[in-house]
Amino acid sequence: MQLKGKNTLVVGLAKTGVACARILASKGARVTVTDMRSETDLAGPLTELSGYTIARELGHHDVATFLASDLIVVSPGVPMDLPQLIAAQHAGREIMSEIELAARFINVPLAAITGTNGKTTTTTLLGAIFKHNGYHTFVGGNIGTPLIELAESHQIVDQVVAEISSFQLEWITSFRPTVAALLNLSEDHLDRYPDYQTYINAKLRIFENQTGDDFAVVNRDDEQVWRHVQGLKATLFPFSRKIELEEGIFFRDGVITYRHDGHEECFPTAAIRLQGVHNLENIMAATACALLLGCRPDETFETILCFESLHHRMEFVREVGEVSYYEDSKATNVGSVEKALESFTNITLIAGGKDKGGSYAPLAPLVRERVEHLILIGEATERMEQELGALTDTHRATTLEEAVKIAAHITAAGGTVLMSPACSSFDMFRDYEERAQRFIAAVKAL
Ligand code: UMA
Ligand code: ADP
Repeated sequence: MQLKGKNTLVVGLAKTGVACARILASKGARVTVTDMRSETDLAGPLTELSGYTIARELGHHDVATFLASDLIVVSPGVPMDLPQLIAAQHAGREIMSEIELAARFINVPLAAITGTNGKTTTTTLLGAIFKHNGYHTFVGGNIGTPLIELAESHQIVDQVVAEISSFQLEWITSFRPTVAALLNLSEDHLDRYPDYQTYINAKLRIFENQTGDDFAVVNRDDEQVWRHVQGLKATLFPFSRKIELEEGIFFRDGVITYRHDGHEECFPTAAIRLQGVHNLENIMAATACALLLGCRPDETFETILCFESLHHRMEFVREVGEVSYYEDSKATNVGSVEKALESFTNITLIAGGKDKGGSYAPLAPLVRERVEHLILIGEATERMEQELGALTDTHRATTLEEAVKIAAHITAAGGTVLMSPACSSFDMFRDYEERAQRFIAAVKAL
């Protein structure tokens, strides 16, 4: 990619913007960074750019700067309908997301994982499988390390595993994974997209540049996924918990079976530590990606056997007075809360937070059947109460600590207190990790 002397603009100066600005500058481009935040707020990222010759436009975005650029690289947190971006697009400026830029520097197989839920678990597991198979592997993307950091680090790798969000796919043009997995689809990020279909369309772009030589690992049991992947150019490789497949990977009678090109591998699942049917799906998706990209079955299965659940995903905290407390702070949408509710009975559910605009109604049958008490916190309280409040005994709390105290008071012995918010955390906490830590501390204090 020719960058020398090009006028480039990096939009958004957090993790992604810093990494992009540095790589562009090191390749000889003229770089400007722009961010809505002020110089004071950006002290941290700006320190990381010291030593590079980079112009700044902070506290606002000037359309003239966008129009004066040959190439604009957009951070995932910047919405596609930003007026300055639209103006630049109309004026024919080249615009790309960070993963598009990163992919231009990747010349080894790329496994890309998307879906509404399970991305981080599947990406982490797949990375571990590659490493256990002896491959030098870079794991990055939405998981927290921008993919472009691989180019910056000059690491020599054999495989790249990328967690990919819908935001990152918005400005791709040639991003082409060797294997792309779509785990599931349910409503999310409706505070960013005008409707659910627009969010789905963004996710489906992961397959856009694949050819028949590439694979699309897709959830055969998810109606939305299966319907939308018909007609892809990539070779479909489905996974299923319900249907026996001639070509693909499926679960039946305690065994995962992988079938490809007349070849079969079987893995018993009884000793696997990762619990829950949703994790079975994540395991099948990771296994399919790994074996399609040349991993050995024995090493693959050894990794799966040892793999533990990641923190803040349906994690057991403590038992107090014959009540179990679980923390599922990473459940930031309805689809993930459904899986949590399916895993327990006699539940006191602590939910709420920053509302992302989707409907909570899909939770109604499970709330009616399994939730004895519902305790609501945060900005979403009003809407959640309207959609779910009449189905069970419902309370409001002003803080998470108060919610835990109410839960401890009303939950009968044998019950489960579950914090699975269905919302993001940014109304009351720095992020989902802080929300988790505050819940854990409150439970420990009981
Ligand atoms: N900004 C502007 N103008 C705007 C909007 C934002 O200047 O109109 C600025 C903000 O002031 C801020 C910067 O843009 O300084 C934010 O950039 P960013 O949100 O892209 O932050 P990064 O730290 O670069 O993080 C991003 C991903 N963030 C989002 O998608 C919101 C991270 O995913 C990802 O790990 C990281 O790149 C590395 O690839 C986070 C996330 O929440 C974890 N993802 C969503 C999710 O998982 O649900 C999709
Ligand atoms: P993501 O990176 O897509 O947010 P995570 O692996 O971090 O996915 O899990 C986020 C939440 O979704 C957790 O609450 C977890 O229990 C739940 N989850 C994990 N895998 C799945 C799946 N395949 N389907 C539905 N929910 C899932």
